[in-house]
Parts: sequence; C-alpha cells; structure tokens
Amino acid sequence: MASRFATDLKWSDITPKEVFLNRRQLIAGAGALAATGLGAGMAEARLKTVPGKYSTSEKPNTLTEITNYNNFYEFGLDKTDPARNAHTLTTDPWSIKIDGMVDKPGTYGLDDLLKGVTLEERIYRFRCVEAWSMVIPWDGFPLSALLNRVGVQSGAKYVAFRTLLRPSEMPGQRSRILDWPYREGLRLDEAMHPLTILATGIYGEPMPKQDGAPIRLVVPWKYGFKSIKSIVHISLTDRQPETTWNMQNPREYGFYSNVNPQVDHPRWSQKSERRIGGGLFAKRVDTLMFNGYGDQVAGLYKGMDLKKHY
Ligand SMILES: Nc1nc2c(c(=O)[nH]1)N[C@H]1C(S)=C(S)[C@@H](COP(=O)(O)O)O[C@H]1N2
Ligand SMILES: [Mo]
Repeated sequence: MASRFATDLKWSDITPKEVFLNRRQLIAGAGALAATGLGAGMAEARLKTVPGKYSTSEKPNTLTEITNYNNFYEFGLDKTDPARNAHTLTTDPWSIKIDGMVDKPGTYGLDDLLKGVTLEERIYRFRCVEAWSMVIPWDGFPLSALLNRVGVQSGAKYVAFRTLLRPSEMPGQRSRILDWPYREGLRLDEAMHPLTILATGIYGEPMPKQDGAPIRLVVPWKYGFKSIKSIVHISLTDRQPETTWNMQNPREYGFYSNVNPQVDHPRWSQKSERRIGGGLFAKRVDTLMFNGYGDQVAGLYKGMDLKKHY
C-alpha cells in the first residue's frame, strides 16, 4: 500500500471518558437533541444506545485521535486527509441497495434500516494491517439483525459490500490509486457472528464522515481494511467476492485478513503494533491472535490453514 506509516499528529490530552460522559448528558437533553438536526430515526436510535456485552475494558482513544488519523483513500492517502476532505460528502439522504440471494431485495433508506434497531456501544480494539491500532467506542448493531430482516436464502455463502462511488465528492476517486468503488466481503458465518457490526456512530455521536458516515462495517478480529466505510450496497452471493486490497495486491492482502501475529506481511512484521495515543509517543504492544477475539471467533476457522488463508 502507498503511504503506510504516515505523519504524526499532535494528540489531544482530553480524557476520553470525560468527553464521553459530557456528550451523553448532552444527548439526554431534549434541546441538545433538537439542535443536532438529525433525522427522527437517527435521534431515536441514539437515545436507545445501550452498553454492549462485547466491549473491551481497555481505555478508548480520544475522539480527536479517532477522527484525525484515518485511512479513507476516497479522501486522500495521508492519515490527516480524510479529516480535511471528508466534510464534502453528502450523507443525507442515504440508502443501501440489498440484493442477490435474499428474500426481500430492495433499496432501503437509512431511517428505514435503523427503525426499531437498538444501537449498542461496542468498545473494540481496531488493528490496521499497517501495524497501528486504536480502541474505538462504536455505536452499532449486529449485521446479522439486518441480514435476518432481509432473509438470507439457503444457497448464500458470502456477503459483498461496496462503498459509495461519487468522484464529485470523493476526490481520491478521481485518481486510479484503487479500483473504485472500494469493495469488501465476508464469509456468511463471519457476517452473522455477533461481533460483526454495522456502526452508525462513535462516542454516542453520528459517525464522523472521515470514519465512514453514515454507516460502516466493523469486524474487530480482522485487519482494518475489511471494515468498509460508507456502505451503499450489500449483496448475498454463493461466490467469494472480489475485495479491493486483495485485487490490488493478492500476495500482501488476503481475503480473510484475520489479525495474526504469526503471519507477517511480506514487507513488515505483524508481531506487534503501535497503539495510537497517549501523548506524542505511541507505545508498542504485542499483537494478539484474532486481535484478542480468539475465544469468540477461532471456531470459525477450525481445520483451516491460516498461513495459507491469510
Ligand atoms: N471505503 C473505504 N473503507 C475503508 C478504507 C478506505 O480507504 N475506503 N480504509 C480501510 C482501512 S485500511 C482502515 S485501517 C480502516 C480505518 O478506519 P478508521 O479511519 O475509522 O480508523 O478503514 C477501512 N475502510
Ligand atoms: Mo488499514
């Protein structure tokens, strides 16, 4: 990948918890809610956010860190480009086309998709293939809830995702650094796993545009590039879908891309990672198999050679 290990930032010293609690109090106030200008569905969904049982107790990164050190090549290659450029993206109205091997295909508006959905807080470790990591408090809901609602047909084996293609608002798409639109995919059992979520917010706020507004995938045991942003298309299929980084460089980026300290990237070690935050110095920590989610997900890969299926 181009521009891996990019620029350093000036980190904020705000305690994430304090900010978090303040925001929550704000959200509880009716006036604040009206002031957000969110659609009714979104506001209602936010009020219903409940703590999830799958969260790590590790200290989350600050919102400043999470929104100023990003990979979103539609808005540029540098870590600070998305924060600078993503504000031009129109995210309302937004809809997702769901098709392929489903009982109820269609184009679903975001409000419709979120109707009756209970958003959970999921504080997940997030590990980029470039060997940096964060802890991010997502708000979202299991992808399985959506898939169950549209009815997955019996022959379906994979789920394919696509990001919005809109070069007028996504300057990165005007150059051919990747084969646009950005594409990702999961095996159906991975997609149905309770840890796999569609996230619509961070720290109780609507998803920042640089993080994949208004809705993105989060698969915490896989390298970050599997967690595709700003999704407009979900398709159920019986064939392993094409995925962007695998198409770009199949030797370096596999379809599975489970976090695995035993399988190095051809150009760097995956044994440890740089945890973003904590002042100017990011500390190095050991990388955990399946990013620490092995108890929950190792069973999905029983009998598979993970060196071969990297
Ligand atoms: N559409 C799209 N999704 C994407 C990317 C991208 O460039 N385009 N980058 C991926 C990579 S490499 C990572 S590490 C994460 C970064 O998510 P974050 O910026 O919210 O931390 O988004 C992933 N999803
Ligand atoms: Mo990444």
